[in-house]
Amino acid sequence: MKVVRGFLWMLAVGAVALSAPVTANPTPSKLNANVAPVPQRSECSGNTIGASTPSESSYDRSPNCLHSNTHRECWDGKHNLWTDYEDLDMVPKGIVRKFELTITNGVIAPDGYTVNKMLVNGQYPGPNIEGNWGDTFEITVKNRLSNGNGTSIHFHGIHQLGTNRMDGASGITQCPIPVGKSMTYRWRANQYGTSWYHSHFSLQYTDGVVGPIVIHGPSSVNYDEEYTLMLTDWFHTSAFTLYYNEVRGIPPLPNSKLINGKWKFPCNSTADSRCVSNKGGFADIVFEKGKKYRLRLINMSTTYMQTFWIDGHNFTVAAADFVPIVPYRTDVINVAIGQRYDIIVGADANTCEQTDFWINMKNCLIPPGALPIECSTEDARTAIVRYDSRSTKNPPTITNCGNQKACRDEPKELVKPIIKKLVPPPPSRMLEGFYVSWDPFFNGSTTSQDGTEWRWNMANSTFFVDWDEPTYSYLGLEGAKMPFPPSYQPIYLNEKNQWAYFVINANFTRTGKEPFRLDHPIHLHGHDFVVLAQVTNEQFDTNMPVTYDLDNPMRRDTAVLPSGGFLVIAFETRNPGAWLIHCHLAFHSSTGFALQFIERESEILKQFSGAEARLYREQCEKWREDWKINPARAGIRDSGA
Ligand SMILES: *[C@@H]1O[C@H](CO)[C@@H](O)[C@H](O)[C@H]1NC(C)=O
Ligand SMILES: *[C@@H]1O[C@H](CO)[C@@H](O)[C@H](O)[C@H]1NC(C)=O
Ligand SMILES: *[C@@H]1O[C@H](CO)[C@@H](O)[C@H](O)[C@H]1NC(C)=O
Ligand SMILES: *[C@@H]1O[C@H](CO)[C@@H](O)[C@H](O)[C@H]1NC(C)=O
Ligand SMILES: *[C@@H]1O[C@H](CO)[C@@H](O)[C@H](O)[C@H]1NC(C)=O
Ligand SMILES: *[C@@H]1O[C@H](CO)[C@@H](O)[C@H](O)[C@H]1NC(C)=O
Ligand SMILES: *[C@@H]1O[C@H](CO)[C@@H](O)[C@H](O)[C@H]1NC(C)=O
Ligand SMILES: [Cu+2]
Repeated sequence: MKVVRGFLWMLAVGAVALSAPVTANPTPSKLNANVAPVPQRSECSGNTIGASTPSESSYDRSPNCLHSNTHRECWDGKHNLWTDYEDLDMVPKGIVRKFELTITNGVIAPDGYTVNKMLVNGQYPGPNIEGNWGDTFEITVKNRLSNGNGTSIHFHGIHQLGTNRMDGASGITQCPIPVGKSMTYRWRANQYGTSWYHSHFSLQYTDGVVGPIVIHGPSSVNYDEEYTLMLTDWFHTSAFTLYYNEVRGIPPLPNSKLINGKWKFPCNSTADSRCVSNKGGFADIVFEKGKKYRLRLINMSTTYMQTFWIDGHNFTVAAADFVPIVPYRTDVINVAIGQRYDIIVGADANTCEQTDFWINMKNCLIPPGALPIECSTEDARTAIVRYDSRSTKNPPTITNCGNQKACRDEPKELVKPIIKKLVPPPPSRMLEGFYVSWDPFFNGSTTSQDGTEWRWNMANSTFFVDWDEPTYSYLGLEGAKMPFPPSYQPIYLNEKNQWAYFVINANFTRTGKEPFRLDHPIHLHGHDFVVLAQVTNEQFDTNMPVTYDLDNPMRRDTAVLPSGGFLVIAFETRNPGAWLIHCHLAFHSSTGFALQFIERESEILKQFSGAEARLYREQCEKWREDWKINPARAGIRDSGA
């Protein structure tokens, strides 16, 4: 494979197969198991070894092996853990599964504090979208909002092979879905594992439009049962309001946090009628001693990177994002925003003294001295594992400061994909440079302090798309092709099936201020990228000797750009489309930390059938009509994505 000229950039930052292993009608992953037996005296012991880590020889690679609790590596006798799923022709045929998501406004108090948010099918988080590897997912999204917002749904991490138009990015692949209208997304799951869907209309996901995606398939570690744990920070004010703080240079910090939409916010003041702490509570999951549980961890945060651990338990990591990995054991893990880890936990804790254990989650995004949060003051206790399902007690508190981890991704030498890839080395010279920074942007605006707006820049420019004219319209879907405005930041990748390399550099200085060091979770649509280098506190320069990870490097759809350092990634141009790359810290992408790849432009519009192109135009026409008279137009617009 050869490196494509001009593909090397520097971005500086300031049902199922025959033997259906899963039920044909997906039900939400259970959040409360049936009554589990109370541990007996004889079981009064624990080895806390976590689920065993399988050795290569314990796998059954034979063609007829079927998926079971003790052979999770198998699938339907034809496909298994070693099937290269990056090609739709290689994966199981599957069935069509239909879902309906209705987006409304609603009042909720998930942590005991009453807030106005946006809900999916009347709930927060939204319902589980669940199916099997190879299935076709058909999801109809209805906008029934009363606040005039458009909406769109992005299926995070889904490759969308050949279906870029189903990526749900407002201003890129569609006009937003207008109030009162609906849109049907249809895509096939070549991947399997754990993810989430979320609105890609401004900051709407922070305000509630999120839910889990579970696609059953093989696993590199065996288990008996599973739970999905959605981790998030939580704001008591609308993100659309907080955006004004961000753009004035004052990043908003979350008030609270939730696992599966629950927590107990420490309400102090009886004066605040919105604080109804008795309504808050801890999410709990039940373990039966001796069984192994797959926990699907999804980080749906807006601002904070979370460190996660369970008192009294170790675990084995089986997948990073949608990529199954060679299992490794640990007792604490960082999940950056947008990332997922599938971990297998053995229900083998010492239950002599206690049958309830805290599931802990705490913010790790602490740039030295920048935030007043320290290990000793943040309450990490967030949810509960119970060995006795009848217990309603809170577990005893264990001092957990030892589990403080820097906000780094898991060590990349541990995150080794099962399906191996060798990556050709990047060209020795960087051909182009893009600088990312956080800068005041003078715009005479009266809504911001002294007329200054703070914007993130990627490639020296802040990202902004007009919802009225998505990327496809510029590419010619509605008439003549038009040149992009610079704020659309198109990076053309024209050659087919080649590796494209990018350096994203976080060493920058805010004009007139101290260097502002933060970790940024970088997410790419439509691909898994390989992480070739991930370096903290060092400026990338073309002459420096960088050791690249080329032999089966960590591969995923979201990786941390370490503070003050750089990230070198690469991906193959296997999927024509307009694909965003952005920081998944929602306030950063909404203030411009994004750009888009126009991958194999000549093939993009060919993906549309005549009927689909017509639907696209109709949706845009209706959207434009509504937007013209929407009062939100008067405010400071965010990037749109
Ligand atoms: C979306 O709704 C929020 C209120 O929930 C409002 O503040 C914001 O202006 C709306 N934005 C758009 C673009 O409609
Ligand atoms: C509640 O009061 C305690 C003790 O005074 C304080 O530490 C805590 O930060 C307060 N919580 C909130 C949410 O204000
Ligand atoms: C979720 O991601 C945010 C931002 O990357 C991070 O601060 C937080 O610690 C993560 N949560 C978990 C449980 O890892
Ligand atoms: C797992 O548990 C054992 C026993 O408590 C402990 O010694 C070990 O450090 C833990 N962590 C890992 C990563 O194995
Ligand atoms: C961005 O700005 C830097 C510093 O001014 C410059 O060296 C670089 O060439 C610019 N890159 C692009 C893509 O404009
Ligand atoms: C950024 O790079 C400069 C020059 O290469 C270096 O002096 C400085 O220490 C770097 N900053 C950080 C945060 O690493
Ligand atoms: C400046 O602000 C005004 C008002 O918010 C806005 O309409 C305009 O698009 C902004 N200009 C730029 C270049 O962002
Ligand atoms: Cu960021």
